[in-house]
Amino acid sequence: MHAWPASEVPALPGQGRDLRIHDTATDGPVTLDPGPVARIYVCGITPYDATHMGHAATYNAFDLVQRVWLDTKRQVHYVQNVTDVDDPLLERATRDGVDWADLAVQETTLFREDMTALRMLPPRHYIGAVEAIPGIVPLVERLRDLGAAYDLDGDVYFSVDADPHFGQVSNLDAAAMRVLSAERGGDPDRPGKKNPLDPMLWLAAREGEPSWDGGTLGRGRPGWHIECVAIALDHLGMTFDVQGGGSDLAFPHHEMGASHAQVLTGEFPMAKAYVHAGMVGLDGEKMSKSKGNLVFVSALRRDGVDPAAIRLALHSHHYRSDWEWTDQVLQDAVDRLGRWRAAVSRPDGPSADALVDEVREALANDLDAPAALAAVDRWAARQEAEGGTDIGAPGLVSRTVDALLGVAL
Ligand code: 5CA
Ligand code: ZN
Repeated sequence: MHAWPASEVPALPGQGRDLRIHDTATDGPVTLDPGPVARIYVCGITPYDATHMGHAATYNAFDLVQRVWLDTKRQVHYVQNVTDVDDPLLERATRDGVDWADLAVQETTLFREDMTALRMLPPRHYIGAVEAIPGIVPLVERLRDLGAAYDLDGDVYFSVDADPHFGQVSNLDAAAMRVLSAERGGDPDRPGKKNPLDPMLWLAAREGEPSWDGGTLGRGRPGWHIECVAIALDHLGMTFDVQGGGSDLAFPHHEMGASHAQVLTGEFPMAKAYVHAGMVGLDGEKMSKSKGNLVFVSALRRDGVDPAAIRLALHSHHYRSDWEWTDQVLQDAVDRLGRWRAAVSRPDGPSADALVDEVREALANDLDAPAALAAVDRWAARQEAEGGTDIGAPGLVSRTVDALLGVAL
């Protein structure tokens, strides 16, 4: 499928910094050294509802990863999927009496509009689960040939015991994995499984549900984890730089995906860093489509909120923290945007050479966007209090904020 248009990323003077980022698998920082082409896979939406602030915060984190790499003059191969067939999408379509495929197209279109408005850089490859099916089937067949998959009443399961590295992404004990598996799309209590944690690779066709030709697997549809593995291996290959998503994807999704890929290729690891964004909540609970406690990007835009202010609101919390969306968070961002715009609209100002370095340093340090905002705040406060004579400074601040934070002043 097509992605969305890219906004220009201005080139900045001086040297960009290599990204040091927190890796869930080792529970510590890794300094990534991607070479000339950095490779990142970020899990995309399941398009059954509009983009909420939690989604936006997660995509914001990985947009910053791209921007740090682009600032080092690297190319970025960014791949994102759309889970355009899966249980929650089919359930919502049934509930609302709409066609599942129409719902997916409609919500994916809205997501593209939201991402464009927020100036999130698009992936180079934006791939739907449905269009990936011809690539998924041979992978499941291969896992079966390798003895890493088995049949259960026509469905095909992956054997987590086939991967000696299973468990090394999320580092959870068996009991915790079992609880999360049940909560997040797994079926640990289904009788007949070799290991309760084994995830589905291929679901045999069910009455009233869409299905595709699965070759020797029979008609059916793909499981969730193999979808992302097929797309990632096809477009990035093994041992890419960053596998990204929200923290609710660490287990089972990224754990299972890593195991699928590692068994398929015999290589380890699938990604050099597994990077997870914290959960955004509303009124004390995780914002989620299933709970319905949502603030939508599109609704804020309809209410006339400047997307640049939404972007600053997202930057105002560190990507790894869990935080609450409130009206005050947005109001603070609107105020900050106003101060910054006033500061750069003057013909001259205090030198911004140090600011470029401060913003670079902040973002290279595990994407510390709040520290980057504080640095720009300090420059804007000096501009307001004292002004300055550097005629290049306001333009340089604008370009820095645009290139590294994705905010157009
Ligand atoms: N399609 C799958 C990934 S392959 C999926 O998880 N889709 S999703 O629409 O449910 O979520 C899209 C992304 O938003 C995921 O990375 C998820 O972790 C993240 N996300 C969902 N809810 C929140 C939240 N409340 N706060 C932060 N990130 C969230
Ligand atoms: Zn995924």
